[in-house]
Amino acid sequence: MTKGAADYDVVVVGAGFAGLYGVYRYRADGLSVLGFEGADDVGGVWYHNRYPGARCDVDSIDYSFSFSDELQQEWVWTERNAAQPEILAYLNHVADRFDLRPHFRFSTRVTSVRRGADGLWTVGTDKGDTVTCRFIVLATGGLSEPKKLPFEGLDDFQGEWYLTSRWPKTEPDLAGKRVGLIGTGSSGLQATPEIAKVASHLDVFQRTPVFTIPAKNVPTDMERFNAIRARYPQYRAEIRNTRVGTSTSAGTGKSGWDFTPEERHELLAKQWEKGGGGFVGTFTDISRDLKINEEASEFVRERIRETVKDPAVAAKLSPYDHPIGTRRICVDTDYYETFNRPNVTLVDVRATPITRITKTGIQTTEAEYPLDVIVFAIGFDALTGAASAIDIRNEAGESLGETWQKDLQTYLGLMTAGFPNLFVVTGPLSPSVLVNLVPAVEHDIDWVSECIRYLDSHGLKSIEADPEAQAAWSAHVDELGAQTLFSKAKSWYMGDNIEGKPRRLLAYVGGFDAYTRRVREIVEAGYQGFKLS
Ligand code: N01
Repeated sequence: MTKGAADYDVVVVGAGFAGLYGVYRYRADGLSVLGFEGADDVGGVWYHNRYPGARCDVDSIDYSFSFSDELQQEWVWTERNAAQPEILAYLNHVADRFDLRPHFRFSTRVTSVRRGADGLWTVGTDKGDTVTCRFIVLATGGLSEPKKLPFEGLDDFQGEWYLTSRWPKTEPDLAGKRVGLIGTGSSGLQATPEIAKVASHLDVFQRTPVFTIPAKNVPTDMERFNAIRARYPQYRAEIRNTRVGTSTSAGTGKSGWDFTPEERHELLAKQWEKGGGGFVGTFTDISRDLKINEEASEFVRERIRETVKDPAVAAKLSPYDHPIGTRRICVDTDYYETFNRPNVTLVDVRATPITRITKTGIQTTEAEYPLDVIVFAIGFDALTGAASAIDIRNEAGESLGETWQKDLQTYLGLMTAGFPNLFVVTGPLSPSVLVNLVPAVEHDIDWVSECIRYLDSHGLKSIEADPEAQAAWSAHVDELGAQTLFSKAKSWYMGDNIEGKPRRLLAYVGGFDAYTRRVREIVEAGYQGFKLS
């Protein structure tokens, strides 16, 4: 039963990790809940990003739900870094096991969200639905809204083209084709080795070289897995109490300066052998100290030179324009090795930019590359893009997207002043994109659950971020960010990849443990910095 005049207590937007858990949690709280999902099924980014090579770069045992002990006892991951089909199968299993699908309207995109004078939100969709709710939870994802294709001439292209972020369900047949791939972030470099295996030729169009660490993915170590299974509650509590929400990234926990240069090199080599993005956490000050950072950066460049046979290609692949970790660290399987294949060419489009797409391929300032297929791996409008794509307006008619565009501030990443009862899961200025996402999602969904229970049990109808508390939080995010090297790179972390997006660090860098502690203190102080009415 809905409490009050609304159709639903809660509307959840999205059916990825966050949306699925949101619907589960709020239903368990006895609330009436409806979910909307634009795709025809569950999965969120793991539904859409089914490109060849897509794989989790966090340990799958950690990148999974903790809310149900039955679920975590029964699900066995086959690999340390599960591939997209297995993660999507997991999310389907979660949806089935907890009977979540009946609560969702699929193939239905939320297009508008309006708050009325009665304090209810009205949600409109591209299918013509109009439903009202007391609370709205945007579980729309931080890296889900694809960056718009900026290339002239795409309509003329006579071949096929695909976005990694909207990869079709029917696997495109790339066998024996000439493929061009634009973009060398996490998506592009996961796809590169897989496409190279089947294409007759692959041209990789690279504008910015990346630092990537080998995943060293292995089948699940069942002994370790069973040991964790036997103590899941403690294990989950331990990982929640780390900076990044996962145990496997743990480095030395010390400054690089605590070691001699030889020791530092040895420790970096050890972490490299372990595999994965934890490399940038080898020392606590890789993200802060340029000298220590440069040693880690150079360590990776050495590995590139060691791996890539053609020194000219190795040089092009070596990043010199940003410190390691200031752009999202990538994790790969055989990325650098792939450039030793005779059917792979690296095209440096920083030196010779793409001028347009032609009927038959890609034109740069230097040459035309004839192609049958173009794959765009050009990234996302991070953190603010998905919510801003919905026309969300408060009672005064102000738009959330425009408010963020003018001056991006949030309180804890969870709420924005002027938008009562509207929650963003893993939102801007939260730590989400710098930490293991699944515990971050569970934290935020649980926070909203506790908050609604608090309001209902105190006869309160509304919660809203206080503008002063929001300004202080946003300043705190900036202050912590200024102690790091993040601003030294052009990156989506800073909003640089989207034209016209104001430059600012989009994430809280203080760590998941510090963040959740602060949020708890705020709740325990009676929702300090929120206006309740
Ligand atoms: O996107 P990106 P992504 N001409 O923005 C290039 C997560 N993720 O989809 O930097 C030519 O990193 C652009 O070049 P530049 C992860 O958090 C996780 O790869 O603008 N090139 C860049 O090389 C990740 O960070 C996994 O110079 C153009 C690339 O496209 C985030 O998602 C897997 C261009 C975009 O890289 C985004 O990753 C995949 C142009 N006009 C993604 N425009 C896991 O493993 C853009 N580019 C879990």
